[in-house]
Amino acid sequence: MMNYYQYGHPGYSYYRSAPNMAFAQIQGGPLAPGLKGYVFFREVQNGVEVYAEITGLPSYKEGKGDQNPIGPHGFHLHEKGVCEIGDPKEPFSSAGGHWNPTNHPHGNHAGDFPVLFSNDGYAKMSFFTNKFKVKDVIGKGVIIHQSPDDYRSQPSGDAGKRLACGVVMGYGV
Ligand SMILES: [Cu+2]
Repeated sequence: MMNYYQYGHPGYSYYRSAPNMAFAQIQGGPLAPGLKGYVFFREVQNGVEVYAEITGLPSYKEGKGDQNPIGPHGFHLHEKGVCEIGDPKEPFSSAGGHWNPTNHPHGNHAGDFPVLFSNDGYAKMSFFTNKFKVKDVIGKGVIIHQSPDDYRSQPSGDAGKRLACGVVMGYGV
């Protein structure tokens, strides 16, 4: 049931040994059907380390006129861990808005992550945050967007359509 056992994920054995961890299996929707990957959340001293590894991201396209660039990709935790495609032109609205438990402006939401940079479709990133604990994010939705986050436009950074979604599940938490 958890395909990440078969995935041969390089970070997997490292994260498996963590006592308090959560992960989301990411699956692309109709706008990025080949997109797949994992996001791990691991308790570390004074916060959480988030580790993402994603394949099948679309190629970068520069922005022109009022058309936003494709990539680097906005990356957030959304309120609801519900990844239903719904309207194929506006997929994954089921995940709701940004997870924002402290009622901050966008740019400082607990679930505002750094953008994901695609390297011929592949992205790997880890970062530290002290804005939540691993247990807080279980049941939330991870969303990867088509366009970059400007960390300023409200409420969601103008990051555009939702390419992919994953539900955060606990593991030993
Ligand atoms: Cu988002």
